Amino acid sequence: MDVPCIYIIKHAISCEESIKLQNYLDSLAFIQYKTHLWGRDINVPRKQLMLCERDIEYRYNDIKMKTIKWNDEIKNIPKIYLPWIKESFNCALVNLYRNGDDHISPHRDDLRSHSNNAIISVSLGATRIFVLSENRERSPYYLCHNQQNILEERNEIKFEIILEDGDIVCFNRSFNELFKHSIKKEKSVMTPRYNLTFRNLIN
Ligand SMILES: O=C(O)CCC(=O)C(=O)O
Repeated sequence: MDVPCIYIIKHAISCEESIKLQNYLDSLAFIQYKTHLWGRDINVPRKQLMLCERDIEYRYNDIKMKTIKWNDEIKNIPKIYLPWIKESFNCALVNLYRNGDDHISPHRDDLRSHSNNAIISVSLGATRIFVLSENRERSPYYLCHNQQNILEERNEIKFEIILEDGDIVCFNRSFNELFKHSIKKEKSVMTPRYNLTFRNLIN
């Protein structure tokens, strides 16, 4: 396994650039998908869209996502802002959190159909809290101390990062294995936020 790492570039994208990107994203038709959970269909608590280099069929869980060809401004984000990352990306999953009710629960990205090592996540719009919590099943601590009494003595490692307009988070596969990430609900947030996660899908 690589050394797990995460890096945050605060305000990588300027306000002016962010507004241009948000105006483009505002013009696209985002979809609120439904997912089947605990025997019933529930709305995914955010809207989504897949922007791609070419038409790709993208599925996660029971959702087949609509894809739209991306424009050059979106496509070039990794190259412009993270030039040291020598990986290519052919799509970006875009989440639209309409307000503080929209959120994403703790999860690890499922990278089985992705070839990239770096996970690049771009925030545009409202400030939200990104929560990282240890993934117990993969944690080296839990793997080497599998006695119940030791497990119960230790507090879970959890930390929060405030993500503002223009911030870029970058982490690797190992980090994704060891930590779950989420965007928590915040009743006080009234304005939208876009998040773009760049991927290289193989199909
Ligand atoms: O909105 C974010 O910052 C995180 C998005 C995310 O975790 C995902 O799309 O899997």
